[in-house]
Amino acid sequence: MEIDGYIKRRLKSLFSDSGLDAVLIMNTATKDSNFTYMTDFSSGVFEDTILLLFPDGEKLLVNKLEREIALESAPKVMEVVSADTSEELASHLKKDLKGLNVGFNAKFLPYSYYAAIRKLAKPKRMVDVGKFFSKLRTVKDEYEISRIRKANSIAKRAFSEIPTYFSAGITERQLAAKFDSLMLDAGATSPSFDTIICFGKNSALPHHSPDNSKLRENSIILIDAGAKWANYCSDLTKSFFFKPQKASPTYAGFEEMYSVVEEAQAEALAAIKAGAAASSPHITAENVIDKAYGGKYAGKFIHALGHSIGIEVHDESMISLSPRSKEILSKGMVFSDEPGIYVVGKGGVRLEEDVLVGSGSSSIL
Ligand SMILES: [Mn+2]
Repeated sequence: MEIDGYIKRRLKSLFSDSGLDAVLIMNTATKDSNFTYMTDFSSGVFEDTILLLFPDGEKLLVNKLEREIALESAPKVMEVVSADTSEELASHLKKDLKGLNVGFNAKFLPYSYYAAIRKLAKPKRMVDVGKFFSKLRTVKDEYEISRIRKANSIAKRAFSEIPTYFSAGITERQLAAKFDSLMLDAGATSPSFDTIICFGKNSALPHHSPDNSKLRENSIILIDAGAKWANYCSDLTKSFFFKPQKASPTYAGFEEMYSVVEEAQAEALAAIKAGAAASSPHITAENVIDKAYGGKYAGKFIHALGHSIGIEVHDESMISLSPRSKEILSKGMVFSDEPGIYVVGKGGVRLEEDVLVGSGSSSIL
């Protein structure tokens, strides 16, 4: 199915769930990811651009800067309307929204924009529609899954090539730049987030930003990175060891943590399936880690097992693979499966794959 069919289906779900007459999505200097979800535009900044959604179609109020891009790539259900001045914009808003029940994304739209729109458009009510988008976007359609799969294959290629560049003295920042360029060479639009590279003890800090630390022999290399392709993200982590020395306790420790995290990840994967509690994969992984080696690593898995992945790397979703999740997993959701062990002052290991939830079992993308 072409993108048009998917957008029609998204409109239908949105309006049948919310019962609204229209939905307004407005970008600021950055794009609301719901704008990307409802347009599929992969080019253009669309700063301060307004997209109006109706049960039977969309209307884009666009200025000169992106009119050509919009006309070229608009899905068939979209009407592209010129709005170059604030007066033009105001008259369209009034014409299209006056007296209607209008949804907007309260999590994204700044209050000053909201207030201005209310004043100009005079809708009957403005209702936060964020949770309807979250619900909709948690379950990916085939169009999205194929894109996330491609974003994964690009990042995986970079992961398979990066060990060639491991060399004593290279800094975390230099290796991060190398990794990013491998992803671009493999077809990525961009990295899906700032690539994380941790050498040695830095691997015990889950969100360490690459710095000028130099790679030394006999140390851990942790890489957490992802590619963006056609608006969709991947997010993967691998842990390596550079030139182990004989009888090295650091290497022995790494191998031990690696085997525990690997088992935790595999058992969590088996627990990710449609109908299961979203909390159960995390609990499964945590049990493996807490019980291994007589409790040596108990309490060292310090974050949730996984997050939803899609247009954003931590995607708009009400569901995560956290021990506190109350939701039930369903087919078509995509989550990271990323257990880790972090021993501050020594080092850590994290392994991450992106998983598509299936009915019987789930699959790694
Ligand atoms: Mn992740």
